[in-house]
Amino acid sequence: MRRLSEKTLPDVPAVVARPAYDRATIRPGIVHLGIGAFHRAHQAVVIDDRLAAGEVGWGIVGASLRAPDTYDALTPQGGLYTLAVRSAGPTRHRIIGSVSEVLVAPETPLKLLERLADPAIRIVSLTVTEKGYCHDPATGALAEDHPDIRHDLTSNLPRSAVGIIVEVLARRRAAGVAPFTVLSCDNLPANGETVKRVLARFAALRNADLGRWVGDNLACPSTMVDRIVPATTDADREEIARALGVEDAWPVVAEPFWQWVVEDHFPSGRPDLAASGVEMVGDVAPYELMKLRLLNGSHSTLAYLGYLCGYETVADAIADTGIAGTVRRLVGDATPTLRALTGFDVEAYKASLIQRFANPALRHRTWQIAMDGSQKLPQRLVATVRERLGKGMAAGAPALGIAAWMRYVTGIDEKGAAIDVRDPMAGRLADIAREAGPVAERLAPALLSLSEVFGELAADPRLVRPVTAALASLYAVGAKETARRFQAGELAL
Ligand code: CS2
Repeated sequence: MRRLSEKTLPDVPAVVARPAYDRATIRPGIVHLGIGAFHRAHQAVVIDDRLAAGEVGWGIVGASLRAPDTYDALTPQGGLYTLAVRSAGPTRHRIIGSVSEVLVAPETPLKLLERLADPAIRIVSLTVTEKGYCHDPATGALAEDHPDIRHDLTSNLPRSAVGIIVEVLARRRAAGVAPFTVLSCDNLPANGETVKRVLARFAALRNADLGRWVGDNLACPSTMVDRIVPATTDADREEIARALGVEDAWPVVAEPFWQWVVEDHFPSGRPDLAASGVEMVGDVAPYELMKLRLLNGSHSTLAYLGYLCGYETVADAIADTGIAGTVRRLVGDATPTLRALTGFDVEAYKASLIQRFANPALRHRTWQIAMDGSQKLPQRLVATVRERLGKGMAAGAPALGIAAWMRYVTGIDEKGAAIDVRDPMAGRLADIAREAGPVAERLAPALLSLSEVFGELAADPRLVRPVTAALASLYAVGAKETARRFQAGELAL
């Protein structure tokens, strides 16, 4: 079968949407670091709309910071790829043309630095996952002993996003070129402030003057991004090839819903994002908290409980009434910790969540979401507990999500089979689990003492007690029965 490209595009059936502009006229204005499926199903789609609206100076150069797989898939396709939007109804296919070039940082580091130094680049956006910020997830400070940070402080060929951005900011400053705006699109609280904090600190470690300059001159607006984008499978590739009549080596699959809320602070210019449905606001924080604590908090809870029950996908897990009830309680327990939002219907957002999780056409694996829990829990579940305790409330449903994570990171499932735990702290987690053994009273306090995850709550009995009780139940009666008991009000946390 022939490959998707500019040349084969005319052969794709007319029902498939495609770039409504001449791609030859596009000039890059954005470099995106971490060009995975999420970026391609979210921000790159909005940019595709802006290009079609005639804003031709905002094409995207995408860079992978590690593996060459996206480069290998998209380069022969001239950057073109398919977005398949899946729901209970018919799948909608659309070919996206906003990515004009893909680079692989470790293979052509100088080329990437050169692109980033180009004055035409006015936005550098990032989806590098939580761990890509090389920070302490509990405090938000740069992890100065992180191996990539230590490497980048002594090398002029940096490998972390932080090191790469600061190196280029230094070059632009020396050349008298204005800095670009740094736009974090990861699921971190105050992601703009966080990226600015780590960049300014890293710059200061290189040179105090550069640190001050970054602090004074760099704009890092915060964003809230939302769209469920499961990892692409071979079955997706086959389905999409059948629909297109040409082969796409790396299409992306997503739910119909998407939301992007952006703090409007772009001193170096930006495309008219609002014209494509992006919410431009003064303060993103209330949106971020809502999304992280409602959607992502539920997602992580679903992932750990669901995986332990033997459910492969989120849709399978949410079909379990005990798990669905637990998620409803989690959403209810997180609600008093949210900030008021004017002009946005939080109740409708909450009501839509269970439906989004139940989307039968998305095969979103619980194992995928379970990854990197040590980096995700602080903002998804621990922060909710912290605020609830501050208001004199009990820890509530997040304690069950935390306990399910603990049970999961022991690396052994309910049938005694090994779990492939992916986490930057996997080694430490396994050591702690081995030492404590499968005993809730020992394992829960031992894992709670990880200050990067639980901060000052490590020894707080208001967290220790319910997490231990939930973990004891997971060991005694399993995840399915624990969720049932919790949603039925038979297990108080
Ligand atoms: C998920 C998110 O993998 C995960 O941790 O919770 O990727 C989630 O699908 C998105 O944030 C939805 O907007």
